[in-house]
Amino acid sequence: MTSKARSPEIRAYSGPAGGWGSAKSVAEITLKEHVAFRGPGLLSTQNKPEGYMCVSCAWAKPAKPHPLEFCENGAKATAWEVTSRRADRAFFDKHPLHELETWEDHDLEEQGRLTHPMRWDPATDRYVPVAWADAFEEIGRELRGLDPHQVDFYTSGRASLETSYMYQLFARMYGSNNMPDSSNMCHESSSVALPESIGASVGTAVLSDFQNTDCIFYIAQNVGTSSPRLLHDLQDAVDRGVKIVTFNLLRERGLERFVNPQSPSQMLTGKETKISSEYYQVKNGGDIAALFGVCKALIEADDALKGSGKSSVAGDDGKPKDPDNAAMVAFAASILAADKKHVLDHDFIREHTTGFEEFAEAARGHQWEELERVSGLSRSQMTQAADTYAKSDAVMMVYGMGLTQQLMGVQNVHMVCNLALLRGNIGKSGANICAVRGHSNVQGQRTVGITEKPGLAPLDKLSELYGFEPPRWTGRSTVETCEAIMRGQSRAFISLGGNFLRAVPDTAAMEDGWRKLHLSVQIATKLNRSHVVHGEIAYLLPCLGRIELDEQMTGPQAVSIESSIAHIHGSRGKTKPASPELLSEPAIVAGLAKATLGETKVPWDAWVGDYAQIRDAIERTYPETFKDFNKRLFTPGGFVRPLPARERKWVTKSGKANFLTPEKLFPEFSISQGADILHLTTLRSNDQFNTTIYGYSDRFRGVEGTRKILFVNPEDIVRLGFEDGDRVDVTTAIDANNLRKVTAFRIVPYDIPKGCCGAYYPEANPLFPLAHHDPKSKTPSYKLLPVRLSRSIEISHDSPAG
Ligand SMILES: Nc1nc2c(c(=O)[nH]1)N[C@H]1C(S)=C(S)[C@@H](COP(=O)(O)OP(=O)(O)OC[C@H]3O[C@@H](n4cnc5c(=O)[nH]c(N)nc54)[C@H](O)[C@@H]3O)O[C@H]1N2
Ligand SMILES: Nc1nc2c(c(=O)[nH]1)N[C@H]1C(S)=C(S)[C@@H](COP(=O)(O)OP(=O)(O)OC[C@H]3O[C@@H](n4cnc5c(=O)[nH]c(N)nc54)[C@H](O)[C@@H]3O)O[C@H]1N2
Ligand SMILES: [Mo]
Repeated sequence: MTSKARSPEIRAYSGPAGGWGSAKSVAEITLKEHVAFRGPGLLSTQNKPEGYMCVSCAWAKPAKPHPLEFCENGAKATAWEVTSRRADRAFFDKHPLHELETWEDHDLEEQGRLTHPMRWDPATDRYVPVAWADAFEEIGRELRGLDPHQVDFYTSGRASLETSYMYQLFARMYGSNNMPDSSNMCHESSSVALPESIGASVGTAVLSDFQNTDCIFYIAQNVGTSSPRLLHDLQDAVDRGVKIVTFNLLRERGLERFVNPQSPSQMLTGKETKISSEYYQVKNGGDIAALFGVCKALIEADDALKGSGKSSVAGDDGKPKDPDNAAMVAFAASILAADKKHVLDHDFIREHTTGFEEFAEAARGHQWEELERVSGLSRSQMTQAADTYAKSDAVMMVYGMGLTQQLMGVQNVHMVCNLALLRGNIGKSGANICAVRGHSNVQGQRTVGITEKPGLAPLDKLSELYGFEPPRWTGRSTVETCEAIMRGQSRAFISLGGNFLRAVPDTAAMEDGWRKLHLSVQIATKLNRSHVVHGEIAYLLPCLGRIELDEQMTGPQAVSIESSIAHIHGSRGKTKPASPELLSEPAIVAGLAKATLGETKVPWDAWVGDYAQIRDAIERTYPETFKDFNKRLFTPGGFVRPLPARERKWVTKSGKANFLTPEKLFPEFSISQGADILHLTTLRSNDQFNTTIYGYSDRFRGVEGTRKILFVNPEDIVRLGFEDGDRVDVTTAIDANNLRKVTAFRIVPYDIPKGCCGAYYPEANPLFPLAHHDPKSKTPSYKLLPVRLSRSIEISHDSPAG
């Protein structure tokens, strides 16, 4: 089956983010999914107290929401979930799995919502209906027959706090800490780096910081596509005169200009807001060098001021003695004139930090030529960014995947903290670190115990509450689970949402391993490749989505989620469930737990009958964070999770915030660098949510009707002997023992720094070796991979895949 896509078209897009393009895109998907958002209906309750919390990104839900607090991509995610399309019995009767294996990601999910529990039938190679009780019974029996070390419990970041809490409890009572999650591929570098730097497990920013800031450093995050509602906060900030200093590999439209599609006057007049006041196109992997440049400019200005005093600038002849130093003194003087206090906040550094001298020495030691070469920015650009930074009282650091999904992801995040610490930009209003999270509850899942690291879960408390001995060994994170699957050491994979097989690196080897699983159990809303490729025994268990009415014994239930800024919100589903045979996620987890564990102290049934009781249990487990959980569930704007770093209490080993100096500027690869090597980054289009491909349009980047493309700098295209539109095979340039390759990608000339290239995720995932990850956080380096191009011999049909 091939998609009914428009014929491919590449053409520059001149519109802003938002605007009429956004309105049109929402209209298109609602038509395609056969849903109507009429009048003040469903969408008007999105992200509002007593409404449902959007199933797309994790951006904050303000206490005083806009009349319509949703964006183009939130509307798409809603349409995708409440679609009237169904992957029902007739569908699975018709299509054996070996046929579905040839389908595109888009076409699998496009079939619509799953309607009934199913088991794979080897005789016909089809998923066939099964009773819920029988499914639970067999899965429980199989799990009991396995060693808990052989079982992995994956979580994608959408499941609620209630479900996630039950799920981790189930895994631990069963005896396993193997809890890989989507966060391992996402913000894990933050989860490792932020505690080391500032003693916080998540970003410290709150929404009001955007209202009180003077300047935002916006690094490696694609706001227009990935978290469009955050554009409202940026737009308001820009209207107040706030400077936005952007570091990004690409010139992303949402970071350039925006027309708020929900402002009638802006829509009618076409009035655009220019978002970034400074835009620095850094090479991928070049952020440590770029930020070192910014820090170096400030540290040397501070040195010059202290060392020379203003009087020693000129020699007897009236000319500067040391022109470079003189320039630094002048720079420092201009900062002092604006700031009135200091270049670096030495009081803060003395009182609150360790490691400054070592860091400053490293910054002084890096030569500008080296910083320029690695970052792709000029010295004057880095100095300009330093100038803007130092002339602002309160500066926020906002960042995303371009920093975390890197071989040096942890050190990237350290570097962001270092820059913030130089001028005390943590723990004060209008400043702070904002790690923009991905999935709508990915941050919250960690808060309630989804983690492979036993030290991060309240094991003693769980033991006390539920009378069992939780496993104390370190479980597998995503990369380790992949290794175990490839080696045949993982025998069963339970998946709470997600599309593991498509999201992880090394697609081909993973698919081989996946087929050898003894048991694969997928709790899901829509069909994807992780279901179609499967283990010897395979179950597909369909669940309610968050937007749907969840009716249990005590009536309609609410669930809860935590946003990127650590605010916790209740959410109530509204729409009629996609099928009467669906169970809620808590009900499915309880069914699996009871069948696997037998009698326990956990009142699984009572919890499923009344989710308020699960929240009480969460509160008993985490009394501080979840104080009065049920009472505060629908607090407008959410209730805030306490974070000591926000109050400048540093929960680190040193008791202070730590300057942590990256050991080098750029990772070393196990290949000699050749002139023919490009550094690949992977990207999301404006028409996808992770592996969910809504369609084949990336409006902002001017790509229509195809996803198998490679964005390359026009000069590199010529230098490497290709032309616009050529088809190339892309091979991984590290690991000579394994030639990873994707074929027939179409070259698109693009405004991307020389030496870099970009392709869409998940199409490019076969190229990424599993071992190519940050050694500390184990986050795959999806934003930096050396590759080579060669002319493709494959004949390409202009299908969406080609
Ligand atoms: N519509 C939509 N929304 C989403 C998602 C989606 O797929 N679609 N996914 C959700 C999830 S799970 C997540 S984690 C977030 C992801 O949201 P983002 O954090 O925005 O991640 P990406 O979309 O991968 O984009 C990364 C950005 O970094 C830039 N970049 C790449 N490499 C580098 C580099 O080395 N340095 C710098 N400075 N920039 C670089 C890219 O040009 C791009 O603008 O979005 C969430 N929201
Ligand atoms: N090359 C490359 N790879 C990447 C990335 C990248 O930037 N580049 N990004 C990484 C990142 S940041 C992430 S977060 C991961 C994402 O990895 P995952 O979270 O595993 O993948 P998703 O695509 O979000 O999962 C989509 C599936 O979730 C299921 N689903 C949707 N809603 C629900 C629900 O309410 N309940 C349940 N039970 N199931 C539901 C549907 O069946 C759908 O097919 O991918 C990572 N992989
Ligand atoms: Mo993510």
